Amino acid sequence: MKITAIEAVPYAIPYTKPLRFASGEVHTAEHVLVRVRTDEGLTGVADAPPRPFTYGETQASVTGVIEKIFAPQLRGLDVFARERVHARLDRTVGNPTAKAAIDMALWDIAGQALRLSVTRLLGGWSDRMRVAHMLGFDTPPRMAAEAARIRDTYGITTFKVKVGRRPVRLDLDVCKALREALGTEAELYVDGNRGWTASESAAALRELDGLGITLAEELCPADDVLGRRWLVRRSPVPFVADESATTPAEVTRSLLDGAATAISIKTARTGFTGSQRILHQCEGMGAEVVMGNQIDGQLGTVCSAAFGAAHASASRRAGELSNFLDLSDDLLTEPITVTDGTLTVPDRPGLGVAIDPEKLDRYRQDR
Ligand code: MUC
Ligand code: MG
Repeated sequence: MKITAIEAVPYAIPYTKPLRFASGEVHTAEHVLVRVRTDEGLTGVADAPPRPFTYGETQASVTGVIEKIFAPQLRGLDVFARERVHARLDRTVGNPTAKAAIDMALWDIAGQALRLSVTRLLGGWSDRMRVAHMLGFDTPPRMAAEAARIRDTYGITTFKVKVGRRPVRLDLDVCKALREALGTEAELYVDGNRGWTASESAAALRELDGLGITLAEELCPADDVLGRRWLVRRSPVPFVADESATTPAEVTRSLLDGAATAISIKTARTGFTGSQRILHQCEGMGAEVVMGNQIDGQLGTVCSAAFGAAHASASRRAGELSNFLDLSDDLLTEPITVTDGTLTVPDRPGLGVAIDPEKLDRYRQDR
């Protein structure tokens, strides 16, 4: 089965509640829907969420690189020749979410052709994941109220708290308010998106440890090489690399250099093929992983959940799978849901999702 065309459709859907964090903020999901078509009539889909503050991609760069470079290079290749596909994609540096979406759309096609869900193709560990919710910047009482609402509505009890603001006290007060509002059963962890220095992070960690946080992610920049190593040695909890470890080489360097002791895996940037390589690398090196969120909509969330549920080590911790709840609308014909703090992967061939043509017409930006 051969690839005949790759489409990149830019679309925009506003958030009902913007997400703010130390490296940026997102008010509208300005993503790119990627569709790979084949000579046997099967079509695979995936989502590319451009994140200029993390990878330098934009909606225009994603559509441009797919239309001008990737589609012509991949046309005619066998859908199952993944190594060949990646060899062609890798001729171009960067562009992680554009490459990842093509990779995941190809797995969607493979699953449809074999009549197997992507989760079963990848590993078949489970059909579901526990869900963690990411809380963006706001005041302590508002963040505590939001977490309580999410817990009461969806049964979610694990929260990733965005930190990295100054004064540091503000974020410490948020974490205290969350612990008071949610009690000891809730799991809390923090993500600084490089907002603090190593010494600010160390001081914060002393207090956060008393609140029982379970992970600390990118509190200071990995490029502050010695400061970061110093901090990670002192961290009372696993220290997660997210935006500083997005390729197998970066993962190796951060684990060997002591810049991290755990890794965030995001299918939005490494697809299924690259994410599986990183996951196996982490298993081999003895580093924990967490399934991260690239501020995904429903399609991106299905991809993260499908990958996480497929693997024992990727579903040990709750995955960050709920921020689509803050979108005003979405593209799937059958919306996904979080119930009792759990997301179940569609049990259908491939990714098991379909795009609603009317919704795509309403939100696409290329007409
Ligand atoms: C996260 O885990 O950091 C915010 C920036 C980004 O690249 O991803 C989100 C969530
Ligand atoms: Mg992060």
